Amino acid sequence: MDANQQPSGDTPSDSSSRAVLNRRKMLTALGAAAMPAVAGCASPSNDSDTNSTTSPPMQPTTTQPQTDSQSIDPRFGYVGTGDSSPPVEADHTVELLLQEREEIPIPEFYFEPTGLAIEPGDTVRFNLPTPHHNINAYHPAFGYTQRVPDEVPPFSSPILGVGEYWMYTFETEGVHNIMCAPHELFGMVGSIVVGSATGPGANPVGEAPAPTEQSRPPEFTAGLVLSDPAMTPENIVDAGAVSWSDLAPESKRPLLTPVQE
Ligand SMILES: [Cu+2]
Repeated sequence: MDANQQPSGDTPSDSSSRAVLNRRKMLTALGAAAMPAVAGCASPSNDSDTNSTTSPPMQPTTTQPQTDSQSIDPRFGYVGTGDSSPPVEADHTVELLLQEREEIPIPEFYFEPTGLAIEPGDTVRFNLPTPHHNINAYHPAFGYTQRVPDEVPPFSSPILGVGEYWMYTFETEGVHNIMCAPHELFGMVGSIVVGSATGPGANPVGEAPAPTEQSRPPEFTAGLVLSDPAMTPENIVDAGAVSWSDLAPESKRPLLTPVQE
């Protein structure tokens, strides 16, 4: 099976996937150039420390030194590959996807579902049919306005590759806004509502902070996505799950565009 192939049904056709991947070269450069300019704190420093994908495959020791590989760490979750059996069975599954746009060479990057209601103690498995994503919390430790419940640690996954997955157990009741750090400003954000639509993540997305302010709310397309009417915590609870396709096109519009030469 083609490793870049999307799961059947909800994603771009095979014929378009090659074009999408070619465009990713441009995006890599774009992301590297754009993100520090608009948000110097957009890349949590722990990414490099916990990025197990850079470890040589022959290395005999565990690539998760910070956690028992057979458990789900409250800070670092659990990283798995297609061959490994997960420590527990997931209660829910989220796919990390991208979809080419017609008008500009920046795909839509998104979580599917984008909004998900679960119960405290439920474990979510995040699958990567497409490369170079991570999952992390809107947490002050990362320089963001807090959009997870008070007791929740600054959880994050490493940057993951195609075929890898990440599991996390959500123990605390309340709204957990999450993002993919490489693609946050392009709109790759989500909301996991655990039990009830409560906590800081239930607040409307704030205004952009002053340049000197250390923490910032979801900005650019991230702010649009989390402000979409379908993404209100109450609607996510009512619906159980909110698909990317449930959001208004206006909420997905790119606010960062390539420089025109
Ligand atoms: Cu991503």
